[in-house]
Amino acid sequence: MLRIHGSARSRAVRTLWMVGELGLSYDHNDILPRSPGTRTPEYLALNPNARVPTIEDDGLVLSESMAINMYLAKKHNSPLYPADPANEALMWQWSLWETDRLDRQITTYANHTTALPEAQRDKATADAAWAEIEPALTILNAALTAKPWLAGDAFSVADLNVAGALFRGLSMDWSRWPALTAWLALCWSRPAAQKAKAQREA
Ligand SMILES: N[C@@H](CCC(=O)N[C@@H](CS)C(=O)NCC(=O)O)C(=O)O
Repeated sequence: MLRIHGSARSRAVRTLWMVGELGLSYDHNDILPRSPGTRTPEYLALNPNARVPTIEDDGLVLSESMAINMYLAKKHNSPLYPADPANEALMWQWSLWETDRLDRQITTYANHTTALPEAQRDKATADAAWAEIEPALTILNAALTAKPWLAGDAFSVADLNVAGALFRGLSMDWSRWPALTAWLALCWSRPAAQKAKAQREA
């Protein structure tokens, strides 16, 4: 059976969203980032980076949330996996782009504005992260103004991966990027997304 390592309060929320879309049953090793469960010899053998998520599936051990979602959607012949090579390539492009331009930057920004105890927050670090986030959100908003979805004419893994990674945007005022704001709300209104969100907030 598919086994997912990683709490919904981590990037594993993207994996949980995907398995909800696919209707898969799974076993959940609900471990938080940096928790002792990520430091055991057994876990380090699966993921020497000591990060989550990781999955085990029919003998395959896979980390990297974006790759996990592409694999699961393709394996299960989901319509969310773009069939056309051009849209498949756009799915790779946007997933890799998000990882490069926004993923760590948003975590850093959230840590240094809200998540960390106040004494540990550093305004300069938050400002530096925001200086990278702002132009990236402007680029994403322009793409979503031109086309409603990132890869093809319907919601796909590309949208799930990028919207999943922008979870924190749901509680930030991003109204100056209207197409992005509307798309993010629409993606997260999907039942599988709402279920993953509820797991995160439980
Ligand atoms: N690029 C990886 C990032 C994984 C990652 O950094 N996960 C965080 C939790 S959201 C983690 O495990 N952090 C632990 C640490 O920094 O030691 C992915 O998308 O899966």
